[in-house]
Amino acid sequence: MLSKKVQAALNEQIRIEAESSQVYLAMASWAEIQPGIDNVTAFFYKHSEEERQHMLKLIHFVNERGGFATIPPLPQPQLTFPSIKHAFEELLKHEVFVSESINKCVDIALSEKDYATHNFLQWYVAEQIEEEALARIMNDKLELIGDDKSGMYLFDRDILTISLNVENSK
Ligand code: OFO
Repeated sequence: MLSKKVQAALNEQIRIEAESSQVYLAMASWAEIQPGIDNVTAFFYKHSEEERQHMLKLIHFVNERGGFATIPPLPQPQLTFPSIKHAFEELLKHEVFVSESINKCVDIALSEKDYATHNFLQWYVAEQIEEEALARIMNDKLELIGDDKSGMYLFDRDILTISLNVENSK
């Protein structure tokens, strides 16, 4: 059985994962109408879908442990971006924020002596290490590329391979 405090923290995390999915979905839709970045677009759609899976995993966990997972309303995310680089900067900022929020959940689970939730959350802790690392790699590459169009061509060509390599290095 979940304590009230743990349930509230996990429901807040459900909201954050849902919001992350929306934020990246907006990036995907914006990227889709920019010329020549089909793989960047696919990356954002995939990332949005992954966040939805993170949310669903939490919903099932809360409900299976005798709690009630509540589905939150969501604010409209940022719809347009000055550049691809800017979108990836926002992605990194967002992932750092998500990691902090996961850490808060871990703290609460420990303070409530809820070791099952603590154990469950370790998957998210590991996932965040990977997602932050990936976001940093993308930002570093975009920093190097600057305004170089051929660099951007290569970035779009390689982005899905890079993200697969980071996933597989777990
Ligand atoms: Fe990328 O955030 Fe979920 O966990």
